[in-house]
Amino acid sequence: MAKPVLHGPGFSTYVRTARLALAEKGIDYDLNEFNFIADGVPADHLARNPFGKVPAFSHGDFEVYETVAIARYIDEAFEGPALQPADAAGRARVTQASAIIDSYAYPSAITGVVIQRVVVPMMGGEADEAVIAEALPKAAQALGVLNAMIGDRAHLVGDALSLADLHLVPVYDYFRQTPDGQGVLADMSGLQRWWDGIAARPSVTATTPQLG
Ligand SMILES: N[C@@H](CCC(=O)N[C@@H](CS)C(=O)NCC(=O)O)C(=O)O
Repeated sequence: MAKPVLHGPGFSTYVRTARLALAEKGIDYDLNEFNFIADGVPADHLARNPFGKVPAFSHGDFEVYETVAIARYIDEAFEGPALQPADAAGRARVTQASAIIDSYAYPSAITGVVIQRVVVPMMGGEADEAVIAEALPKAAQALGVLNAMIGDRAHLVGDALSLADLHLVPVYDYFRQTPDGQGVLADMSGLQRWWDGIAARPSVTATTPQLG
């Protein structure tokens, strides 16, 4: 089978989740990078993903977009350590955590805070404080739920690293670097302990994004 290709820039949170899964499985792949912020979305990417979002993934003739689908495919189609629990309940928790991140954590912590605090100023604009103020309580709620889900364990689901952890790493990593994020996360000891345990993994350090 051909070498897989992941399409999208390394600074994207969702591209990073797919890269984390590829790295954890030990899969050799090509990264087809483009900067959709500076240059827009190339036409060939729109053919891969009609919504113009990143990432998309190609493996031979098989093409797929949506990060949860890409990550599951990477886990299930390749050799390497399993990134989902064997039981149905554990898998449901992985899907649940990923859906919470997609539906509540990403829109508040990334779109509402990180984009305003980091990306807008990088592009020469000014952060919209009203957008940040509206997003912060929503980010606190979403991350609070995930903090409770971790409890005193080392991983979001069960006792092993899973796709749920890999879904959270990019969102948490950007958010924790903003002053607003630091305020929200200050009391979340479960997530802090989780981050301390996961931050030194080779997959995490190798995919640390370079912004700017
Ligand atoms: N539901 C999509 C969301 C992907 C997504 O929002 N990616 C962001 C980058 S992290 C993106 O493509 N943003 C470009 C845009 O919104 O125009 C997935 O899970 O893959």
